Amino acid sequence: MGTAPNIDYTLMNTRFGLGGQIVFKEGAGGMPLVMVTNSQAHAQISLQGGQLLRWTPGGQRPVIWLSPQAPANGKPWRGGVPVCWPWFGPHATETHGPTHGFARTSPWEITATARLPQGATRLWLRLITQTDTQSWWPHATPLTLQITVGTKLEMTLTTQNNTDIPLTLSDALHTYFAVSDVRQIKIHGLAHGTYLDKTAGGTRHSQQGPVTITAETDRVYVDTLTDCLIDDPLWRRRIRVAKRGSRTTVVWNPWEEKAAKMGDLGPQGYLNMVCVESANALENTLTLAPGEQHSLWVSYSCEEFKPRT
Ligand code: TA6
Repeated sequence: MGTAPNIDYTLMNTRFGLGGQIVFKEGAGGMPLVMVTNSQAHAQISLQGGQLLRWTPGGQRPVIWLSPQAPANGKPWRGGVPVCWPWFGPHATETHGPTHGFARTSPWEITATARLPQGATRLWLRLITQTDTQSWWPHATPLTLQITVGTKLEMTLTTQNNTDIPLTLSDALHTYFAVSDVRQIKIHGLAHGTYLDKTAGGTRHSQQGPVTITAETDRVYVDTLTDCLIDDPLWRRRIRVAKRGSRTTVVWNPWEEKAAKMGDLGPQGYLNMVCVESANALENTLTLAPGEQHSLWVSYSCEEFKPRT
């Protein structure tokens, strides 16, 4: 894991604090955190990993799930919105390459903050280039993340190819959504889509109806552009997952046995989370021409649950 630069919290609060709307502070294990509070929502971001950890719009339960266990041994936080980049899953050739790339374990910095006219708060983050990741990715490809905290949570992950060769890469916002009981939810928006089932050797299947989760689920839906709706009848809530610049949706829940082996989900944690990830992965991997830029945009919002007939 890359080392975070020494942070002068007083200076950061003066420079980017927007009069107290944004507060920089040291979290558990010395991890730099950014707390965002405005009239619409509350959020928390870790500068280690550029990882949004919490987002709670006014009047709602938390929308993003975060493990009660702080990360150990250089791992990213379990939960929130890990940034997977510039590869998804294991590295294609390097066995020591970290799963899902190095962005989620590298330090990021804030480059700007702003109050938006309707009351939301926007933050701009940039991945700090580390020398120890050069062997896996020696390319000049600045990576930025724009986060808007309001009644909606919007995130834009932008990769810029500053080299003079075409580059192939994957990206994902590996979002953990908080749910009442994963066995009760339905995920709409993927019906008739094709998915690769990672619990069954990557075999291809066609989705029939909404996705329900009653066992380990690890599916990569390819060529999917539509919004997903996570219907949660017990909490009377529907989470809308809208996206642009993403051709892949991943649905993941480790279920009981795998969760127990992972050790950082907390007791019964797997029942209260589901990952619905907006990505460009596997057969939807991106190729960026020299000078080209790609943005992956997501928007999350809550609606009242209405049973479907
Ligand atoms: O996106 C699903 C997935 O790739 C699963 O295969 C699963 O292992 C998960 O991500 C979590 O990966 P992590 O490296 O965070 O343990």
